[in-house]
Amino acid sequence: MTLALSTQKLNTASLANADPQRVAVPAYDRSTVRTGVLHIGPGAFHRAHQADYFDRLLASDPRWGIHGVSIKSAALREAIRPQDNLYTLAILDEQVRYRVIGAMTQVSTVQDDAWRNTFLSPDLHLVTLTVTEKGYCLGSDDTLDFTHPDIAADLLDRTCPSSVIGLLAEGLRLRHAAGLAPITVLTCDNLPSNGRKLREAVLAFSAAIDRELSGWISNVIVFPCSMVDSITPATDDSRRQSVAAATGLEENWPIQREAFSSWVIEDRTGPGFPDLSRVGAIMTNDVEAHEKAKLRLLNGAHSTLAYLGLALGHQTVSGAMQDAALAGMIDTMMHREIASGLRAPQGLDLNAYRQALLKRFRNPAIAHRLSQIAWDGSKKLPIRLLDTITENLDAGRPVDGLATGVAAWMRFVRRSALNGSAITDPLADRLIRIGAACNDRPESDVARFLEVGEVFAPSLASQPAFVTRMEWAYARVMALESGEEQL
Ligand code: CS2
Repeated sequence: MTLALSTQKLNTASLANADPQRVAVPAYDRSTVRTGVLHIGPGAFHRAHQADYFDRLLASDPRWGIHGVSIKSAALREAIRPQDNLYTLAILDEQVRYRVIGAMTQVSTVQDDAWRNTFLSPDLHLVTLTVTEKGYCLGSDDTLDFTHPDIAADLLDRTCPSSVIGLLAEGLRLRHAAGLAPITVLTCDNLPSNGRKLREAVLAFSAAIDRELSGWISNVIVFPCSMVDSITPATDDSRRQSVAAATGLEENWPIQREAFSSWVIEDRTGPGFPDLSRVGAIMTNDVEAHEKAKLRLLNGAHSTLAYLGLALGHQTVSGAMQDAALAGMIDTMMHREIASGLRAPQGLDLNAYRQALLKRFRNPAIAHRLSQIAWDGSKKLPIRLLDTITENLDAGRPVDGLATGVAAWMRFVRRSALNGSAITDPLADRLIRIGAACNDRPESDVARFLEVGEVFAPSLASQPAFVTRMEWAYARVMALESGEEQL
């Protein structure tokens, strides 16, 4: 695609000339914005979701600019610094809409001291995080894994933290030592009871370095749970070009997401918490029911679609949903195996929610790659599928679809090992070794995978009913892969 001749580089100066018919620009004076939020992990999801809520809040309250801190990479800082920390959000619906988001006041990495200064600022009221499931460094019992190399390194030296837990403990220590007001720490990752798990991890870490600090954190810092939702496919070159062509503003790292977006926050927040309900966030005392419904229905279906879709030769979620047999199987699984065991939070009709999810998965405007969702299976499967399987087996509910999703993950690992393709997963090396040692016999292959205690709790892996179902499902996925059977 060739770019329109009138394209300019996105920055504060070019923003003034932007055509409002083509792109919406911040509805506030950025020079008056203060930094009230420190966000750890300012990846695509944060910029598509939370930053959009703060951008809309800034239209009436200048206190909520965001300082984004990356722990592992300087790529975002390098990309958006020349753009004065502006970027474009493409909202993918029947018609694509574009907005320039101005909420990021600063992007830095842990290597420089900027995050310390923000922790020490009286303007700071909120620390948020999107660091993915593996970023919490939790063991299979959901408590802090003290043997994790990043945690071990941070216990010795927090000059430049390697882990989000070390960074939070150090930031809170600075704040406590300076006698500043408490803040809220809000996790926005796809983990059940995410706030409680984060709190326990930060307390365990801080108790190991300074008991007085952990006492202070325990008494005054709140860690609400939250549920976040918006489908955010990774940006590719074609999106970069189409954004520039549509808006007239050329830029390094635009973000895209579906039009739907939701943020449900536990209404147990600290002093000075922003009024996010003004921009559509839901404050509730029952966030865990929302989390559970979303993680099991949306993310459980997503992971099943990813591994099974790849086995059947599909590339994207909407492509896989065009396969009527696969879409039908996902619907049945969501209805009979997942929703049947859920308690609906007030205001959520589980049937309508399931229908809406299927429609979102079908959205033809979104090319959400199955390979993106397939990342980090060892961390995602326990939360998305295995917890439901455990409960269903106890309650006598069916598990065939769920077991097929888990078996499709095993086969994904096996095929990757055979093809020599890398997988993205904290257990990648071990999984690929397991995949290479498989011999395509359901009994022995399943047994090898079930030994991975980080994924399969021993109490589940030792249940004969589970093992038999997994062997059946593994054989089923092999037959689907080879075309011997149809869904
Ligand atoms: C997806 C999620 O990549 C994945 O694993 O299931 O990122 C999903 O798109 C979001 O949770 C939707 O809110």
